Amino acid sequence: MKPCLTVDIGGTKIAAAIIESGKVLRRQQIATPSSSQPEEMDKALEELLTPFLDDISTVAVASTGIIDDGVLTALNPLNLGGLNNYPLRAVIEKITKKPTTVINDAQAAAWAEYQTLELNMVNMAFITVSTGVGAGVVINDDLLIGANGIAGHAGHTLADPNGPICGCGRRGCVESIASGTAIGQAGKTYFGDNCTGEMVFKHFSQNDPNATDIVNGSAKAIANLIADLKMVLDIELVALGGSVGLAPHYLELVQHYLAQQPSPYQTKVQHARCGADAGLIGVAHWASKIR
Ligand code: ADP
Ligand code: BMX
Ligand code: ZN
Repeated sequence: MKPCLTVDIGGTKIAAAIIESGKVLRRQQIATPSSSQPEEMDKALEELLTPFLDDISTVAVASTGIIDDGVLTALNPLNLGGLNNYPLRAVIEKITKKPTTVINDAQAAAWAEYQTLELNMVNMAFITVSTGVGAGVVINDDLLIGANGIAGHAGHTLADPNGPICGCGRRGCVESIASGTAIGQAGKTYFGDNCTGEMVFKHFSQNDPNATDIVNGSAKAIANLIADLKMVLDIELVALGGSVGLAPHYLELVQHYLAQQPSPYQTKVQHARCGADAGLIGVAHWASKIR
């Protein structure tokens, strides 16, 4: 049987690859279209996926947003050009003519990371600090998706009731303080209107005090989120991913702030072992489990 084509749709980039025997092959990446026009996404997906079509038998997609029965709705529309009720599974099945499985990107990544862990671990979480802040949780050896696909959206729990308005409409979500987008937004005051999260990290690596404050604020919000998850779900481990989560020294900062909490709130935090490919690897594994 031919292998599975996997796709990871993030707020900033879309990756596609073939997964064979757990290995990521022929990985291709494009920028995520920022338009609210669904046709732009249709076109981008068609261009990215067409070169693979002769070589695959199934498709598995991990995507940012709430995925309910194959339909994508952005919880934070600012992260995805406002796509709403986008029939992601139907679009991909039309392009590929292959059976397609779709789940949320952070849920998929949690499943990938869970496969890499010691066998006695039953409750864990994956957190991506990227365009947004996403999370996926594995509880009692099973991935939590929820009746509406929302389970794990911990980036939209409260970090600061007086914080910025989040793109989801609520004030002070973790995502509004900690995400790469929020970091870039906060950096505009010091580094100009075109500032991005990546630029703030460049200044942070040069010990700029303003960049250091912004990155510390993000890491502190993530540490508090981890402490909250520990209390609700008795999480034994958190895998941290996304370009911010994997950036140099960020993990150490999160561990530093978490270590300041009382001991019941603490848990092990490590980089995602699958790195930037966690979504691709996890959704391939999930699709083969449920098929
Ligand atoms: P996606 O959300 O599409 O999965 P990423 O994980 O790359 O994509 O996250 C994008 C965010 O990460 C943007 O806010 C970007 O500015 C920021 N970013 C990209 N590269 C880096 C880097 N090397 N260090 C820190 N932040 C980065
Ligand atoms: C947002 C939300 C989540 C997603 C998370 C990380 C949207 C479009 N996305 O909280 O569904 O898991 O971002 O996504 O509402 P990423 O784009 O940063 O990878
Ligand atoms: Zn929010």
